Amino acid sequence: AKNERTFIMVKPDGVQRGVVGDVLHRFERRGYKLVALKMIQAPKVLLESHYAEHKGKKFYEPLLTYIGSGPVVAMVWEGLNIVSVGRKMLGATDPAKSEPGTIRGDYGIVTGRNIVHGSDSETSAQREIDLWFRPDEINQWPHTAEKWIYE
Ligand code: DAT
Ligand code: MG
Repeated sequence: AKNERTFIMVKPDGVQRGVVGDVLHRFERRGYKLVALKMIQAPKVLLESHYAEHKGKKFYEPLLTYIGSGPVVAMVWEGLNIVSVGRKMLGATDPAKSEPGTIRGDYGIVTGRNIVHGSDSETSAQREIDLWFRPDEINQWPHTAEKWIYE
């Protein structure tokens, strides 16, 4: 559906590397609709909830330290098949396995500094959007270019 949503986040390394604008540009120029955006240094409780599925793994604590080490740019994007297309635009979890032309494939080298996050399913997207944004932070606006993006 055209109103499918995903949660995309530029991680602290992405902010430091100056790729916030590029990440926005990639989703924007593709034709997706930005409906929420904020910069936030996430408290540990938020990160524990966001990464709950990884609790107990060896990279879990370093991951929370890394993501909590500085501000992130959190976004909600909307459009047809945005969850799966968004994951393709990000590239593989390990940047070494990401194709050039993807965000991680263009900017990353190691998994523990992979620049961006994107929801892995519609269920995860809903959970993550609810975790990071209040309902009143999600914007309703007419995307007037839509008639040129969809047939
Ligand atoms: P993704 O972010 O592609 O959904 P994931 O959910 O498996 O990947 O893992 C979440 C994040 O945790 C990932 O972006 C980077 C970190 N991570 C995952 N596996 C790792 C590993 N083997 N070593 C270091 N960091 C890892
Ligand atoms: Mg994941």
